[in-house]
Parts: sequence; C-alpha cells; structure tokens
Amino acid sequence: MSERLEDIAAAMVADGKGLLAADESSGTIKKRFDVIGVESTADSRRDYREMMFRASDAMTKYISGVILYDETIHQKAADGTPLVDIIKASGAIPGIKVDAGAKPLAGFPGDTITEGLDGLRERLADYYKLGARFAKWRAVIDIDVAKGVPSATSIGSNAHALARYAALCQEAGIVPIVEPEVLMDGAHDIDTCYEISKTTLTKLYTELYAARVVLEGTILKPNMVLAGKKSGKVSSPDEVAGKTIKLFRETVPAAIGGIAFLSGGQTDEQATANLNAINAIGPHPWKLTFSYGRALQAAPQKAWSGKAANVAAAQAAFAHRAHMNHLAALGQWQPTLEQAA
Ligand code: 5MM
Repeated sequence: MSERLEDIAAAMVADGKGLLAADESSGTIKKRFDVIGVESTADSRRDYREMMFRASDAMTKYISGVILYDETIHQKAADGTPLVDIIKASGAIPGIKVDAGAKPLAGFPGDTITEGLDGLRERLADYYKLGARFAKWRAVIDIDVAKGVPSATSIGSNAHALARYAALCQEAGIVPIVEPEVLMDGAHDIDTCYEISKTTLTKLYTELYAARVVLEGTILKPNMVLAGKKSGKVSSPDEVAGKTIKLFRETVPAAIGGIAFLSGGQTDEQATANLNAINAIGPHPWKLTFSYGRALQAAPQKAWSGKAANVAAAQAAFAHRAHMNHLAALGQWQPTLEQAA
C-alpha cells in the first residue's frame, strides 16, 4: 500500500468502510469488562481484542483501520502472531492512540486539557516501526453553560495541542486523526452543541493551518451535533444530519482526507441511524464514515462475556454492527435491517 499520507487517509475512509476504535486505556477497558463480569488482565484484554481482529467477515469487508492502545500494539495473539499482523492480514491499517488522556486544566474548573506531547516525536518513530500508519489524539470539550464550561482557554489550548500533535505525526509519516470531542453528556440543547462545536472546529482549523499541517493527510473525528443526554431530548436523525452538515460546511475545509465520527454514548442504533441520515442528504465535499468504539463493541462485548465458547457469537455481533455502519456510511441503511439480524 502507498505510504503517502493522503493515500493512507483515503484508504481509511474508503467507500463503506470505517474505523474500529479499540484504543480504550486500561482504566476504560476495565470499566467495560466490569459490566460483563470479566476481570481485566493482559490476557483477557488480548483474548477480547484478538476475537475482534480475527472476525474476518467484519474486518475484511467493513473495517479500514483499527485504533490500538499502546499495550495492544505490542501484544501477540494466543498462537504468537502479533495482533498487528492479524489486522494487516485482513487488509485493515493499524493505528495508535498517542495522547496521554484529558487532565484537569489548571485555573479552569470543569475544563480539561489533553496531555502527551512530551517525547511524542520519539514515540511516533517507534509506533511507525511497529506498523502504525495513523494515530489518534482526543481533546475533550465538556459543556456546562451555567459554569462557563468550556472556556475559550480550554478550546484554544486543546486546538493548539491537536495541531502540534498533527504536525509531529505527519513528520513521522503517520496520518493524524484529530478528535475534538464535544461531549454529549450535559443538559444542553442541540443548538448549544452546534455553537460550541462551531467555535471548536473554527479554532482547530486555524491552529492546523498555523502549524502547517497538510490537510489532505488528516482525518477529522468529530462528534455529531446532538442534544445533551441530560436534556431529556433525543434529536431526530434528520435534525442531527441537517445541523451536523451545516456545521461542517461552515467550518471544515473540503481538502481534508475525510471525516470519521465518534459515537460518544449514543445507542448502537442511534449512531447508525444518524450516520445514515448524514450520508443520505449528500453528496458532501468529504467522505463521512464511522470511527466507533462503544457503538461497534457494546454488542460483541456482551455476547463474548469472557468465554471462549462465545467467540463465534461475539464475532457475529461485531460483524452485524460493522455491516449496519457500512450501510450507513453509504446512506443505504434501513431500520428493518436491524430486525432481520
Ligand atoms: C475507545 O475509546 C476511546 C477512549 O478511550 P480512553 O477514554 O480510555 O482514552 C475514545 O477516544 C474513542 O476512540 C472515541 O471517543 C470514540 O469512541 P466512542 O465510544 O465515542 O465511539
């Protein structure tokens, strides 16, 4: 495969394919495993992820790349094959989360800043040798209007860090996924999400230009425009699609390599229905696909529940969600297809 950044980015958003975000840090995967009653150990994390990466139907047809956590990119399958080789054999591209997580932003209660720039140049060189051809950095923007969250300082600092990360990735021959996640956890309405996402994306692209990042060799991983979970409102797919595309037309350059959404706590079916509605009102200047963590993994996690005997059922559950999101990335999904599973 071509090593040019724009070719890697194009392959990441190839028609009907999307990314599997399997980059949960140790704390997050423990929380997921707690729900299914599985102890989180290096071996159980390996078994779980190996199950997904060996789901050849899902991986070969619907998954363009996998975002890994540091532990996973170094891990070998039970038979000794590096997990990275299993991913590559399926035709998917290995990627790596390189941020060190969101930490409280000093002086701005409620805001966070994502850390991880120190030593990043050296870490990227190591990850390249291990096979990673794209990376991910997630900035977290919470909304609590009454408390003045997010502050302009938080948005500015996070956008600046994303741009420094993206420039270092490109220097290393790695496509940066830039992820400025405006959280859907708050009580805000959909228009507040739209306004804060607009400020965030405007600042992000200003910083990316200033850092001389080549936009064609980047992928944006954004939130959709939605009402907050605590608002008690569920935005309809038509409303989400209309406001999300309006936002992107106003803020996201057509030059970027593509857009791969996070699911952000939507239900599996909402994440699919909203992606489908977004693509159904195309054509758009960019490819729009999925880079889902929870919305691809919740079903297979439950089906697996830590038992080798459940591997086939878990792989089928993963293939189903990947198939539904494949159709949504093409604007061809229908709710009846969920029942047909
Ligand atoms: C897979 O989850 C990633 C976050 O892990 P940590 O919080 O442990 O660092 C996350 O960045 C993920 O890649 C994106 O948010 C998309 O995941 P969702 O679940 O929102 O689709």
